[in-house]
Amino acid sequence: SSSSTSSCSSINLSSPESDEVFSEGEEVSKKRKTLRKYHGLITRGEHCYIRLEDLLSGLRRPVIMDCKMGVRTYQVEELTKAQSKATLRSDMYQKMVKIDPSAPSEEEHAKKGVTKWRYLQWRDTTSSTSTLGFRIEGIMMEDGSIQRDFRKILTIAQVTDALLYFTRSQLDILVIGSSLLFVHDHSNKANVWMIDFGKTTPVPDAKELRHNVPWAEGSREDGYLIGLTSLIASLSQAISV
Ligand code: 4IP
Ligand code: MN
Repeated sequence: SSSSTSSCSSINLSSPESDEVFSEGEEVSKKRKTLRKYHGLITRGEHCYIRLEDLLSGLRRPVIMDCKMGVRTYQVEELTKAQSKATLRSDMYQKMVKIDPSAPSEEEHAKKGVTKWRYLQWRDTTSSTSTLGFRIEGIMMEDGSIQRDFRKILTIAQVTDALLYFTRSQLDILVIGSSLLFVHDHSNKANVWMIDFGKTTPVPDAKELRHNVPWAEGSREDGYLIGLTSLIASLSQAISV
């Protein structure tokens, strides 16, 4: 596990596996950015952990859907970096080629690398993010299997199909909210959570964001409400099929 003293990991509080400790990589960063009740710090051995409410407590074999909100998923710093000292990411190049071998330019193919901004922007424009203001990142079914095969979902009709798949057409449990994480189980318990604020920063000046307009360089807009509107439209379509 990572042993930096400044890093804290999270421990789930109310699940049956409440001793489950997340102390590594991805898992930690994902859990830390999730907004849920904070129950203070605890120390186990030489490690320090934060205790967080378990969003899945009380649900049995839940089905989970993660929707990434907004019209872009990269921070403006990524764009600035890409324009100045561009670090090439071979892992992102590989991910790109795996989804679409014809996506990289000749130059990118030759260098076997793309900038982070280029990759994230390509993901945004080849999914529903740029046009609808949100995309489905993944769905976990009740058996724990994870489906991430939503990368090329572009149109509202395709999103609606995926939403129906998520609810397995139990339309009474369709819930709508300002959210990223949708959860339900077979007993018809359902919840929506706004999560993952890792890339959310305060607006420096007294500027107010509208959230319902497309992004332009320097505008800081995220298009969150565009995504929410599309999501609601798609849910309405799902209900009416
Ligand atoms: C991921 O790409 C996501 O965009 C991550 O964003 C991003 O993490 C990763 O960048 C990038 O590789 P795929 O989902 O297509 O695999 P998020 O955490 O919002 O899901 P960060 O948060 O770091 O930008 P790297 O640089 O962590 O690899
Ligand atoms: Mn992240």
